[in-house]
Amino acid sequence: MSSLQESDPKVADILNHEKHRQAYGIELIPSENYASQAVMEASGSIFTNKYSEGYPGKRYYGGQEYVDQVEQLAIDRAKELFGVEHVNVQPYSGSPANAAVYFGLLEYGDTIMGLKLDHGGHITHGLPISFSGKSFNCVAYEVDKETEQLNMDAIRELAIKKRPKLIIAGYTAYPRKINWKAFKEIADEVGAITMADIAHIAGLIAGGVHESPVPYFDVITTTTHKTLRGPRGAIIMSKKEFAKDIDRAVFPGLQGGPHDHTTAAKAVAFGEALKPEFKDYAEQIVKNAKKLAENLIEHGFDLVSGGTDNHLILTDLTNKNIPGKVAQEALDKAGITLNKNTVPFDPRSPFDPSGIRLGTPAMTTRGMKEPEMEKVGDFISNALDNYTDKDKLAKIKEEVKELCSGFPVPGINL
Ligand code: DSN
Repeated sequence: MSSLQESDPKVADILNHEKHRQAYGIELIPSENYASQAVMEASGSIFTNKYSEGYPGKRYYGGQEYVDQVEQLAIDRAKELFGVEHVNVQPYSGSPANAAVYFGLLEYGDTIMGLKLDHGGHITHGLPISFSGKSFNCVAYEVDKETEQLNMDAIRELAIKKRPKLIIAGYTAYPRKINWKAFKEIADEVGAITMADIAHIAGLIAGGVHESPVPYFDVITTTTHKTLRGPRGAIIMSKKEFAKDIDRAVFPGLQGGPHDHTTAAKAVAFGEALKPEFKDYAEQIVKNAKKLAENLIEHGFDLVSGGTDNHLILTDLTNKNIPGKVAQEALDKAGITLNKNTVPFDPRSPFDPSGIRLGTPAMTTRGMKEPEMEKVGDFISNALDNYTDKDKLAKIKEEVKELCSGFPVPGINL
C-alpha cells in the first residue's frame, strides 16, 4: 500500500480513477500531454519543501546551494534549447508569464494588439474581462473570413491605425504556421515590442518542425506542459535588453517564492527536449495531425482553414448539425477527450460554440502513428454520427480502450 493510500484513501482512489481514465482514453486536447516519469518525480520531489525568493546567487533565504544549481540548470538548458539570450524560469503558468511581460515593459493603458479570442487568441492577449483587457487598451486582429488564416496586410493596416506598444503572435486555436518575420516588420514600422506566446507550439519549435520566433521577436513566453511535455508552469525568454525589467516584474512584481519542485521538473523536461529523439516526436505530432485531418475531411468534417500545419485541428460542426458542447459530451462517453471551441466568426457562444478543437501531442507521446490516427478519426466520426445512442457510444469506448491498451502511457503504471 502506498503512503497516500494509507493516509488518504479518498484522494488515492480519485487518483486511481484518473490514472485509468488517462490510460484507457484517447486524449486529444491539444494543450495536454503526458509528462515522463522523470518529470513527475522531480515535480513531486522534496523541493516542494523549499522557499527561494530571488534569483540564483541573490536570494532572500538560506539553504539555497541546491536550489540555485537546479534553477541555473533549467535556465542553461532552456537557453540551449531555444537559442535565446535570457530566460526566467520562475513563472507559475502562462497567464502570470504574460502578465509579467506586460507589467514589466508597458505602462497601464498602453495599447497591445493580439488575435481575437474566438479567432484563436488567448484570454491574456486582450480579452476585455481579463487583467490584460482591464489594464491595457486592447486591439484585436482577426483571421481572414475567406481563408480563416492570418492576413498580414490586414494586420499591418490595423497596426498602423492603432499604433500598439506591443504586438502579440502565438495562439491557442490556430492550426497554421506563423510568419514571425512579417510580424516583426510590422512591429518595426509602428515602433512596437514583439511578444510571441508559443505555449502551444514550443515543442514543435524545440523539435525543429515550426520556425522559431527567436531571430525576430523581443520576448517569448511559453508554458512548459503542452507540446514541450514538461511540468505545469511557464518560462519567459527575451533579448538581453528586456531581461532586467522582466525579472523584476516576475519577482517581486507579481510572484513571491518560485515553485522549486516545478523548476527542477522544467530542468528535466528541457534535458529531454535536447535529446535527438525529441525531434522525432515533434515530427510525428505534425504527421499525426495531418493524417487525422485528412481522415476527418474524408468523413465530411469542415476543418477551419481547410487543414493543419501543426499539432491541432479546429473543426466547425455546423454542417454536421451538432453543437460543439454536445459533441464534446458524446465523445467523452466514447472515451475520447477534446474540447468544444469557438470557430472564427462563430454565431454561437463560447459556452455552446460551433466547433471542437483536437490535437495529437498526447497520442504521439504514447507512440501512436498514422494508422492509429485513421482509427481515431473513424471513432470520432462514428461517435458523432450516433451521438444520441448510448449503447453505440459505450461500444466505441470499449474499442478505444482496446486501442489504448497497446500504447502504454509513459509515467503511468497500471
Ligand atoms: N488552456 C490553454 C489551452 O487549452 O489552450 C491555453 O491557456
